[in-house]
Amino acid sequence: MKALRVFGVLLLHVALVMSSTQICQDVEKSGCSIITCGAPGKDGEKGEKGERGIIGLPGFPGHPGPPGDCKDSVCEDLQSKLKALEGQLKAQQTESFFFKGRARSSDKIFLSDGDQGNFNEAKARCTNAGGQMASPRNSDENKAILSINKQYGFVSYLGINELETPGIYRDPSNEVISYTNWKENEPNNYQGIQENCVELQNTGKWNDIVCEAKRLIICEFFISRG
Ligand code: FUC
Ligand code: CA
Repeated sequence: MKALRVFGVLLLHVALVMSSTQICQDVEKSGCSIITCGAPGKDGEKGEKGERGIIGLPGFPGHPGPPGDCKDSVCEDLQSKLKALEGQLKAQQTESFFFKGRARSSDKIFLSDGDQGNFNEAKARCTNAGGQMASPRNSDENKAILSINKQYGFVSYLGINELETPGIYRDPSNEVISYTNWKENEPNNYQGIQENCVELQNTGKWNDIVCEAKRLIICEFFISRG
């Protein structure tokens, strides 16, 4: 009886194994992997760390470095002289940036950044800066303004004009002027055209011109004496 039961269990096992083998073979024939036969199992344990890989290829060459040190005394001498010249040039550039376009006479300082413009532009530039267009009251002030013309190599505008009353020249505060330094045969309203503004030529002499002409802008600022 017991032997019969053992035989029965054995037979069932063989039948089960055979049928499952059959399914797998059928699946294999249809092109699927044998893994599709059952549900996927859980991930296995993490493997041990692998062996160290082989050494990689060498990298690309780097950027060129700064020039190397001098190899002889001639080069060293030139290098130090060049360094000194570079320093001097920088100092001079800084100095001219801050000091070009300045002149002083008594209680006035005259300033210009080298820009040019017509009369209205010059007037606006100077008043916006808290000053007025350069207007000499004597030969010392005329000389100071002239020195700025020469620093930039341009002819400048004066604030003096006859815009309000033709034939009568006034300064920026509308006062009729007392000092003049007209060039010979000026003012002339050249060719019958009203020349209501005044330029300071590089001889130091004045000429009347049309107010649309562009000239170096020089402003004046009053400073306290002492
Ligand atoms: C003189 C001046 C004029 C103008 C002309 C080119 O005749 O009087 O103002 O500058 O030169
Ligand atoms: Ca003129």
